[in-house]
Amino acid sequence: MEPVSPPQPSAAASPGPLHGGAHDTRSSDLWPVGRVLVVAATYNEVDNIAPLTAAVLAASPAAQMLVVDDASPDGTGEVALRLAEENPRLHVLVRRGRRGLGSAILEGFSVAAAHGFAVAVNMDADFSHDPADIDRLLAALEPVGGRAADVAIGSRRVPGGRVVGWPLSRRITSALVGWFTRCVLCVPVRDPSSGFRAVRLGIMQRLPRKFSSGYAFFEDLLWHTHRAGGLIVEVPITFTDRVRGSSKAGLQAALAGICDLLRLAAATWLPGHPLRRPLPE
Ligand SMILES: Nc1nc2c(ncn2[C@@H]2O[C@H](COP(=O)(O)OP(=O)(O)OP(=O)(O)O)[C@@H](O)[C@H]2O)c(=O)[nH]1
Ligand SMILES: [Mg+2]
Repeated sequence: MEPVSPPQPSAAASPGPLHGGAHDTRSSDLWPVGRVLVVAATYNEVDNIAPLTAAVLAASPAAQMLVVDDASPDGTGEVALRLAEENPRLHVLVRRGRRGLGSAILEGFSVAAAHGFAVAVNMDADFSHDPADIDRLLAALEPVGGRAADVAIGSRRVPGGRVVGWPLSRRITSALVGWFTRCVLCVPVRDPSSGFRAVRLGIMQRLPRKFSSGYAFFEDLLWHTHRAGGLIVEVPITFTDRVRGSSKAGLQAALAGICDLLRLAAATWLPGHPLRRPLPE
């Protein structure tokens, strides 16, 4: 697990070399005041980025959006920076190189908090997550019976949720991760690996600053949220396999994710483990 660097001071969008450059590149630092920031991490999503940003900003007119790109070789970052010049609700951070999905989302959350947003929504940039569902996730954070939720997961594994277009192998993997998270990591959620969530940023202040930098970020954040006494709810969504671009969740990312999940299992069960915390009542 790698620590994620805090956001660097803003430098207004400069063309600068995005690939192998010495600094991160940011769009303009003039952000309107807002409550909800949608964070989309991107790596080689050049065919998706323009329609996705347009769809998100149209579906949630009160929200703003941040694209966190890891200097995608296909030029996603450059396209996003150009789009941001035309829309004050769209913001872009292009980091110096590939640092992982979890790291990108966590940095997006840090930027959101630094700009005074109360809620961040993270979603994939490949249209697997429907921008029209963002408002349902936000609504699920609101108090029911007096208590507000800290995390609302867009869930494929609660009644009403479903997956379109996945092969059997992906369905089995997702089910296994769900079982492992519930039964071994003792976190009571059905779809812990969903990358579509609304998060109250206040909860982040009660969690440690280090998380898995890759795909296990999702389970890791829930593990810590649950142990910190945070409330997690699940909202049914339809997840549609990507149509444009290719998956980045390859074998290496999967192996890194398994190692991170095993570390969390050790923290769950090994007495004396530095991360070990009692489960909430
Ligand atoms: N910034 C950044 N984004 C990443 C990185 N790896 C993946 N992403 C983005 O994270 C999101 C999820 O990645 P996908 O490749 O779609 O992975 P997935 O959704 O788990 O797998 P598929 O179902 O095959 O699409 C996409 O928007 C990617 O572009 C990374 O290292 N850095
Ligand atoms: Mg995807």
